[in-house]
Amino acid sequence: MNNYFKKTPMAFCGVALCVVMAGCGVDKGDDSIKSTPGVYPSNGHVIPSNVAFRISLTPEARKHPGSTYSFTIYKDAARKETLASISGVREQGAGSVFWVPGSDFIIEPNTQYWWEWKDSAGGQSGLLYFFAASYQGGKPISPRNGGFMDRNLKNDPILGVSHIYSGPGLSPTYDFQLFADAGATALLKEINGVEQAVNANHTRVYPQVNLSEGSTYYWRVRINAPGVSSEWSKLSSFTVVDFCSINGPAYASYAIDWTPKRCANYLTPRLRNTRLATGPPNAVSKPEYDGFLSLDYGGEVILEMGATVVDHPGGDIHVYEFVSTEILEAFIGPTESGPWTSLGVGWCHIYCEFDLALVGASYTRFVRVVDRGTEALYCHETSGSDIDSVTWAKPAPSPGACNNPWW
Ligand SMILES: [Ca+2]
Ligand SMILES: [Ca+2]
Repeated sequence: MNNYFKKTPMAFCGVALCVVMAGCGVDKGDDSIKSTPGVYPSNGHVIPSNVAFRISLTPEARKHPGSTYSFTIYKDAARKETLASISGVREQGAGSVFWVPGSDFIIEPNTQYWWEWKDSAGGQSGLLYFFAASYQGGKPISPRNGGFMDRNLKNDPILGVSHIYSGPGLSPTYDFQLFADAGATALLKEINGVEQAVNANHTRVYPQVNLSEGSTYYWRVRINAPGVSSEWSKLSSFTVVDFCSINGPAYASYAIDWTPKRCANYLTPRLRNTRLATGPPNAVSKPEYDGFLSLDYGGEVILEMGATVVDHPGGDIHVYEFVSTEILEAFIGPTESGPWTSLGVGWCHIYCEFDLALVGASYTRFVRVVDRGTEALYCHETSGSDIDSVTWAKPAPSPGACNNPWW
């Protein structure tokens, strides 16, 4: 939201802090990237963004045992903007050194960071860097585990992975395996070294196999990126079905993926729960503020409906946006990872209504909502559109609506 739940003092304090720090403590010293064993995060590696961030040095990483240490995290390779820093950190126990920046610094997903450490005897690491993984961190999301493949895709199925990291500076690749059995012995297709899609949060592959309606299949993905375990993901299953035959409530029932952008570390932790955008409308106003997912400015969420939405005269999908009036764009697609077709942009107060007929679509199970707000210049606890619920506006049976692909 824009106007009702700002934590202005925090936001402005943050800006002022950055300005002050950028004007001092900028080191013009050694810029070389060195391999530094025993250092976490390891140089150039991808690290999880959903756990408390820490920096650590093992005894072998130290240059002058018995020193005290300073750590600085930067937003840029030029060390112009300091995000967090500390000095006087002492070695613990057997010589390890730890720093947990705590609430002053929370990792934002899909972001590159630079940092360095120095010891009190003149030793220094040089500039190091790491990448913070996306919210879903390279999971197989399309089809979701236990989900569905449209029978209209049975001869041209699509698999999709959530990127391990979508920001600049790193280009991971992915391996896919598709099986006919839960024991992962009947391999239908393996595709290796798939390059990550540019300017996207998910990468799709087309295994080019023929699947059978009513059958269940199994697939998994492997990520090739520095610092990421190269083991296969757990097997994920899906069944090929007529989408109009799926029973379920007339609202979004599954949160597939959420990708915040630049304000992720300001969002209230309890409002980062993607399930808050599923179920019927239930958002709660302040002071409790609950029941909605703050997308972040430019952020997006992908949801799967309970019952498949079919086209009826007039609007078909309601996107409930809580409290204030914000701008968002709704998309539909044949899978959890698209490809996406826009239903248009709306300024949403209570809800925005979207009509499938606008793009000639007869049905959809998947809805992608993207925040299009750009007017706010600073981050706060509910940055971006606040998605309470996505519903099917006119639930009614429509046999045969899913018989043919519309895309
Ligand atoms: Ca319609
Ligand atoms: Ca809700």
